[in-house]
Amino acid sequence: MNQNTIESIVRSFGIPLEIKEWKAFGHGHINDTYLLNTVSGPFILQRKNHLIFKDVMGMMNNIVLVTNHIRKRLLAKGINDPDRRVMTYISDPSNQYFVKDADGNYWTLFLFIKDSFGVEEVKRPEQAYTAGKAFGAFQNQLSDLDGKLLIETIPGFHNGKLRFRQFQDAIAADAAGRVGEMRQEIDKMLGRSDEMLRLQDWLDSGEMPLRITHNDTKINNVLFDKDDQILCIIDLDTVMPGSVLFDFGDAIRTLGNTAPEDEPDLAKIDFNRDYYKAFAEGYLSESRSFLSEIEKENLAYSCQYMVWEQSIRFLADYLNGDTYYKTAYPGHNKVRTLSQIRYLEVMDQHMDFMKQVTKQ
Ligand code: ADP
Ligand code: GN1
Ligand code: MG
Repeated sequence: MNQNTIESIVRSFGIPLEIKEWKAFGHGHINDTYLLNTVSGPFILQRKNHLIFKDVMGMMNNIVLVTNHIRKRLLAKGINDPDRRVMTYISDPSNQYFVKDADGNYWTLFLFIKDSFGVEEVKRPEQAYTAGKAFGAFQNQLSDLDGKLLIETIPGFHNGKLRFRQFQDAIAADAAGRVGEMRQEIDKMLGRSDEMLRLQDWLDSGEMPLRITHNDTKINNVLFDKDDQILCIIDLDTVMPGSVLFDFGDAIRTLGNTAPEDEPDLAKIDFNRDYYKAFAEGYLSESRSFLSEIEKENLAYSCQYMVWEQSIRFLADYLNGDTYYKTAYPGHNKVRTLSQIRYLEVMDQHMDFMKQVTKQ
């Protein structure tokens, strides 16, 4: 990537931005993100991975519907700085919210929210509480938007049966010759499948409500202000119909873990009860009013579900020869797999506590 290429992409959006400097930004595993410092203020330019997001137009349509809806709700509440509380995407002259470059890459451009910060790990319970409130409020803000207007950006993204089938396919194909080396981990994950597939059964039968959810609620997708207050939920690529349990569970997958998701030293992986409790309290303060019984009863279970799902996704990618997630070094997906499985096993010891905290 060089300045000329960046300038030419930005020109396609039809707004005159004079770029002073730019740099690669963020830690995402899928997209490429660049921070542009321009004479008109900071912007983010993001290349969407269109091999993964196959319908970029549909995805951007979702994002525009969702951000417009949240903006309206914020304005109705008298919030006077909506541009700091919801993402603002830039459209091109034909009112399209992405541009395609000569190489067939898809790019989006949006406002960088100044004086905000994201965290890779929670540092205090107050941050966990704020993050919980933020995701609860996000679901609440979208509770009156018709889910039928949204497409599934990645079909079956958190469908446990689909993820399990993909895992089984990866084992059967053994494309990278790694099944033997991962036998123990494979068996551990197969051993939990009956329990973990229950969630999809409930969704299929309609017992578990389908709402509009974020679906990638890693803690680094929350922007805080300097006082640890919520500014904005970001990374809206996967906002689509889903279960609230996906969001609750995925947030605890990252913020409840005392180590990063790819921690190689398994001894460092533990479950932080204080952060779990703070997150759950913040989340329920915003969501208690609209959640149904089956959702509340399964908040603790959802944490195990999401860690199991992530474990089989990393493991399947390792077995397939690392074709999906960006990796920083050979064997990274193996390290991620072992790390997630350890976290899942550690969490087993805390399930009674977790259920007690979320008991309503
Ligand atoms: P990825 O899909 O790769 O995770 P994100 O959309 O989450 O990409 O962006 C990567 C990082 O860029 C975020 O973790 C955050 O630090 C920063 N970022 C993204 N959007 C904004 C924004 N609107 N304002 C400020 N920082 C942002
Ligand atoms: C990916 O793009 P990023 O880093 O926010 C992935 C999530 C995984 C996560 C694991 C579209 O998220 O589902 O949970 O990595 N996103 C997609 O860190 O697959
Ligand atoms: Mg992100």
